Amino acid sequence: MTTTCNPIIERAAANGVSLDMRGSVALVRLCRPAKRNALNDGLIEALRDVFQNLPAEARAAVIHGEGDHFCAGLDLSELKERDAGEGIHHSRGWHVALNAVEQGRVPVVAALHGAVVGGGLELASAAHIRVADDSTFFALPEGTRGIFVGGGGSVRIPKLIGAARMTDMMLTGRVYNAQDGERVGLAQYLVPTGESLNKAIELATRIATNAPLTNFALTHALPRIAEQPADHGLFTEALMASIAQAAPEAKARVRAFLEGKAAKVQKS
Ligand code: 1HE
Repeated sequence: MTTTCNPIIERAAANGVSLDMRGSVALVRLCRPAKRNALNDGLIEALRDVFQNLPAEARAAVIHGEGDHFCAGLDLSELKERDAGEGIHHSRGWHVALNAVEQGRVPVVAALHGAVVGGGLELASAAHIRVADDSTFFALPEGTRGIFVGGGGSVRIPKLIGAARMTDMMLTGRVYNAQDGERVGLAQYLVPTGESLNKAIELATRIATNAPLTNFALTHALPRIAEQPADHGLFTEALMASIAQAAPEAKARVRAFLEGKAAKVQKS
């Protein structure tokens, strides 16, 4: 495992977000366990800076939390003095940071455990794959705190579970355990307690071996195509497909298969 000595990354570490490289996988860690990784302004800026400045060798990333919980959401101690105008800028700052996760250079896998609540679930939903362990629980306590989501949750979470389930979580304070969370789509993988980081690293290591243009197509083109009217989507798909298949790496991979040198798809 290697660490980097970029001053932006060092400042992020001082604000509670560390970065370590494990081969071509960037391990990004929320390091504020005493406050259950609650996201204060410094931490949100640090997340933005880390994802905007991943080392060139990074081809996939994992985000995880130190301590017993992934993330307790917004740091509520910073909420009390903010007026409406400041609230808008605060929310927009979260949008920039979580867009840096979702629309950055590499696919991101979130390793979840313990509380994944409020802004913590908003952060998890900005990742491309979520791995929960059996200790994980999901909630949106904003409703009971008298506030609303502000970190992109109203855009991203309904895409995972539908607006009806999100409405229920916020109106009633419903908490999903790990099994039910995986069932409804809050996580794509469920592993035993303590195993989510290992599983996320395993997935990210595999993702890192994909052709970079394929990963780009999946993280940047697919979400846009899915939102386009069908005719526009099909057109964008054709453009993206032709760009991806024209890359020398794609041609080399297809040739390797045709020459019997690449792995077949195996029944799972
Ligand atoms: C915090 C926060 C926080 C913990 N802001 N300080 N999020 C919430 O409403 C969730 C609030 N947190 C909790 O429900 C619980 O803390 C947990 C279930 C996550 C963890 O429980 P536990 O028993 O392990 O820890 P704890 O004893 O509650 O908390 C330990 C310390 O962390 C304690 O501080 P201490 O100084 O007394 O030790 C807590 O005050 C502190 N702490 N969570 C500030 N969230 C962009 S908009 C997003 C809007 C939202 O995210 S709203 C949802 C906010």
